[in-house]
Parts: sequence; structure tokens; C-alpha cells
Amino acid sequence: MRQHKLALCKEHFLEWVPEQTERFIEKYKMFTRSEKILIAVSGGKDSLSLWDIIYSLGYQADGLYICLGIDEGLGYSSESQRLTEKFAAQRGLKLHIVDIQKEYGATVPQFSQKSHRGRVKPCSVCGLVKRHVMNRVTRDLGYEVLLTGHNLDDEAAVLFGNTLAWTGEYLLRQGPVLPGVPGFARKAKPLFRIYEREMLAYALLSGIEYIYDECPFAIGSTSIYYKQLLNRLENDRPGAKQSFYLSFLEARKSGLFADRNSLQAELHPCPNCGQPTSATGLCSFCRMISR
Ligand code: Q46
Ligand code: ZN
Repeated sequence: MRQHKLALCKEHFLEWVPEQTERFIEKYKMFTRSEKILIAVSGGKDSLSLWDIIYSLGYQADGLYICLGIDEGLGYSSESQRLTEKFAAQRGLKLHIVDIQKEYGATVPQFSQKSHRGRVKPCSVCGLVKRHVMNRVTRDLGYEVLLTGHNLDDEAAVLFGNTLAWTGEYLLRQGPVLPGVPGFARKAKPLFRIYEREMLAYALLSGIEYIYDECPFAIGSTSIYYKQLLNRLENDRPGAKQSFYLSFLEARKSGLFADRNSLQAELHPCPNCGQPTSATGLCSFCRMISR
């Protein structure tokens, strides 16, 4: 690991990743062992590894799998669900499953076709659906914190995109912990300082069976393009990705950006689902499913 000037054998690497994760959970005050935790799991290497790590560290965390109904001739959703269920069953962990088609009448690609959003790719609809369901399950089942498996490469790519466009509101919201507000539980990303390559190595070395294929709609995405650019930078300057992200957090902490409240839209509960929204009337999710 050139970025850390560190070389570890398999045994020590499998100890190092959970130790680092726990260090960051504590340093960034993400959650405690007495809190009820929900982990959003997709069947991919990062979220399943996160569940594995959190469980091995002695935290009590249940999983949430959202079946998006993405097939594209690959059976992407059914295969990722099968692997997630297998992972949970092997370890005796509790998994909640929400099937979008069964609950809301259409799959994510079908909602995308029907709405004006994302005629080519369903990613914006997909993001909207996932956010809504994650918030709903976290709130309805009384979880105190929701975890996602974003790693350093994911976060650096999002930051890169937000910086290219100087999207102030997103820059203010991006971070390892998003505090809870009435109607929304706290959110945390315990893997945000672990490189994608390290997570891949962790999943492979610990024998986690995960879905190798990317979502078919991820091909050609901007986030993958940004990751490739950042990898070129990292290749020439080991540690550049981490320093880009951590310098951003430092800059924000020291007040480089405007006060968070000045850019935050006022929220009120959606009259249908009750989730906080800045829209007047129904939230975007309820508007979409009511069409
Ligand atoms: S947004 Fe788009 Fe991902 Fe949804 S449709 Fe696939 S690529 S899964 S993170
Ligand atoms: Zn709503």
C-alpha cells in the first residue's frame, strides 16, 4: 500500500482494515455500540465487507437490501439479492428486504421510463428511490443510524464532481457523518478513508462472495470517469486521493465555506409519506409514484 507506506501479510491486513474502520468510527463520532444500526447492502464488495467488519467489531447491525428490479439480461438484482441473503444467512444476521416492484408497482427502470427523469439511464430515479426507502425503513423500524459502504474512491469522485461544478449545497452536505434532523436519522460512511483497492482485497481475502459485475447502468458513468482520472493522479502521487478528500474536510471545518444553515433549504414533512422535503406539497418520490 504505497499510499500508507505499509506492506502487510494476509493475516495482518485482515486485522488492519477493521482496526482502521473502528478508529474512524470513533474519531468522527459516527455511532456507538449501544445504538441500533442499519446497513444498506447492495450485494457488492463494499457494503458486504462493511457489514462483515461492523459485525466482527461487535456492533449490532441489521441489513437492508433494496431490490431495484434491474435485470438487463444479467439478472443483476436477483443475483445481488441471492448473494446478500446468503451472506446474512451464513452469519445469522437480520436482513430486511424491500422489493420496489412489489411495494410500489414498478421496477426502477420502469419508473425511469415513465417519468421525465433519466430517459437513458435510470440512475437519478434509482438514487431517489434508494434514499426514500433507506430513510423510511430507518425511521419506521427505529434505527438510530444508517450506514452505507462508500469508500474513499467513491467519496473522492463525488467531491471531484462537486468541485468541478462548485455545487455549494452538496459540498456542505458531503462528509463522513450527516447528523440526524427531525424525520431523518443520522447517516455515516465508516469506510470513507479506505481505498477501493483495499476494500477489494479485504473482500477477496476474507472470502466474501459478492456480485462482481457492476450495475449494467454504471457503464460509462461520470463517476467511473472521475475515478479513472483520480487513479491516474494517485498513480503518480500516492496518497493524492486521500489528501484531496481530507484537505476538503479540513477546509470546511475551518470555515472556508458559508455557514451550513445559510444554504440549507427549509424542510417540511411531505403530506403523503411524512419525510422531510424542501418541495412545496408532495416530495419528489411521492410525486413520481403517483404519476
Ligand atoms: S444508481 Fe445507476 Fe447505481 Fe442505480 S441504476 Fe445502477 S448505476 S445501481 S449506484
Ligand atoms: Zn413523500
